[in-house]
Amino acid sequence: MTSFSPGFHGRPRALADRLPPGQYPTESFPVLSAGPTPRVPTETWTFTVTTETGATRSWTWDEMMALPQQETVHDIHCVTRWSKFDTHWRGVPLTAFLDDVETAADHVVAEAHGGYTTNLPLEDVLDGRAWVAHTYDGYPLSPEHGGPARLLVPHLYFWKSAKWVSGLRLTVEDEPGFWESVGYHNYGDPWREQRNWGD
Ligand SMILES: Nc1nc2c(c(=O)[nH]1)N[C@H]1C(S)=C(S)[C@@H](COP(=O)(O)O)O[C@H]1N2
Ligand SMILES: [Mo]
Repeated sequence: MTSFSPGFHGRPRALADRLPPGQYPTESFPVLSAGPTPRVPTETWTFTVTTETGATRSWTWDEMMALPQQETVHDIHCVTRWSKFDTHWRGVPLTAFLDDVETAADHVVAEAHGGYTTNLPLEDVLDGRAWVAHTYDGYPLSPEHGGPARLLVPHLYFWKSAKWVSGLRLTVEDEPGFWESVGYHNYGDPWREQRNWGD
């Protein structure tokens, strides 16, 4: 695990500057899963982008790993109020899967093994703000945390970071996902404390 101390990461940042309202910092990495942990072998893993017309494009594990990889470090914020600073990831930015896709859609639904879904504006997963992450802190991502690969969308509450991600479905109409359809905020910006519908 990465040790955390604000002073050890370049310019010190005041806690208040990096802790969204209503959150507390934690050094542990809690596991939050709505169901059992699926075991997804990399041998059969695929990542599929489906457009609003039904056109699909899929990548195998090896094809995904052959795409340009990025190391990325982020603070993550769970709606249950824990925040974890300076989490280290390696993965593929979603632009790599989406740039060549022809679409008129403005929304995506991230889909996961086990049935979990979460919706996001397409623009929020472009421009290097979201990844398919397969490595955490230098090690293959554990199944509990979404391995072999999960979505990482650190600028939104962590429920948007679908574990065991299997693909993205582009939609013209916004379609609330698993938590969004039972009252979680549709967008989920931790800095605006968008926890529930109406926040
Ligand atoms: N497939 C799937 N992805 C998921 C979830 C889930 O239940 N299933 N829980 C979400 C929630 S609410 C959070 S806070 C984070 C938790 O990730 P962690 O267990 O790695 O901390 O995963 C998100 N992604
Ligand atoms: Mo969460």
